[in-house]
Amino acid sequence: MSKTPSPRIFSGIAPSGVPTLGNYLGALRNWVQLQAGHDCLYCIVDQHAITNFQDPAELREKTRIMAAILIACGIDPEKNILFHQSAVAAHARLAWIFNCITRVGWLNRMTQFKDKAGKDREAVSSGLYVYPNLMAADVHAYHATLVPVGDDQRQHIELANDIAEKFNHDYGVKFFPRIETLIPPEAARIMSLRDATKKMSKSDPSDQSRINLNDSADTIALKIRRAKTDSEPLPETIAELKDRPEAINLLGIYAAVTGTTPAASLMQFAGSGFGPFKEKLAEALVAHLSPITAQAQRLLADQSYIDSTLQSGARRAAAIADPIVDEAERIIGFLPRQ
Ligand code: AQP
Repeated sequence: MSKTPSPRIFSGIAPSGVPTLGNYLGALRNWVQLQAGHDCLYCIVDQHAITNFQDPAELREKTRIMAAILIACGIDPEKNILFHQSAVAAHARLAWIFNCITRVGWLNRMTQFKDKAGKDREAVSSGLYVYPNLMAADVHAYHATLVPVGDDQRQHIELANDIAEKFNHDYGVKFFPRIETLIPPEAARIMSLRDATKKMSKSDPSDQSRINLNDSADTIALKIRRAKTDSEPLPETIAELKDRPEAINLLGIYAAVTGTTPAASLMQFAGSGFGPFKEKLAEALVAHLSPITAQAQRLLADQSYIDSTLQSGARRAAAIADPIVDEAERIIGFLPRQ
């Protein structure tokens, strides 16, 4: 009897900076776990990164750092497909089709665009505005149906489903499948260390707002010591933390890296001020992250290994995406490419 193939997984991360603790706890850790039992495509989305200007030399460097950190976190580039987005033309080809499917009103509802564009909406790139269409293309180019992401991406995945539905409806086909998100329940959204109402972001202008996956132990300790908190002691129950977003964020991080729950962590520190808690948090973070940092540094010493790993991943990715996007183009009436 033939086995039903397991759903294909796709996820991406932008090389717009060094990955943060937010990327790690919200996405990368989950990516590593999903390798067992699934076909996974993990993509360094450099085309998404240029929605904001990137210095070319820095972009190359950040792409390689990203690849090294992903492998150091435990992504196996032999078992999975690890590649950079710009090397597989199918993404851009399908994104253009989706630009012509998506309604402007749908994009206007995207909260991430509003957050990222801020008050200066007229001055941001049009790429930033249509970014969700490229993201939809990233997934649909592989007929992937499971997307592990952080909670901040939920709305974009809903949009990707609306796009697929409209494509299927407009052309009378059942071509693009529905996508399901896989959002880790704990630590789904890690917030900035300077302002717990904003998510931790690798491109936040303040380096103090985040833990980078290549920060040294001293830097991590310093950033945690300086993390914004209030002056109240920690209470006994989560309910009592209601209006204390900084405390909730730091406890969530502690629980995630020590493998407990925020409630259990709170019991450990109830009645104490932030000083002793922050010390333990920094220790737990360093213990968790330093093996990753050290391995990434070793990998980065061999640039040709990083480049050839990504190029080989891109060839394997194109072998899946090209026929799917060829068929999408045939459906909409384009003549064959060859
Ligand atoms: N703060 C976060 N908490 C939990 N998950 C997060 N992710 C990002 N920030 C957090 C998840 O990381 C994955 C990769 O994200 P991305 O690089 O594609 O884009 P992003 O969400 O825009 O991440 P950043 O760090 O905020 O990048 P910049 O600064 O370039 O915009 C996604 O699955 C995301 O959910």
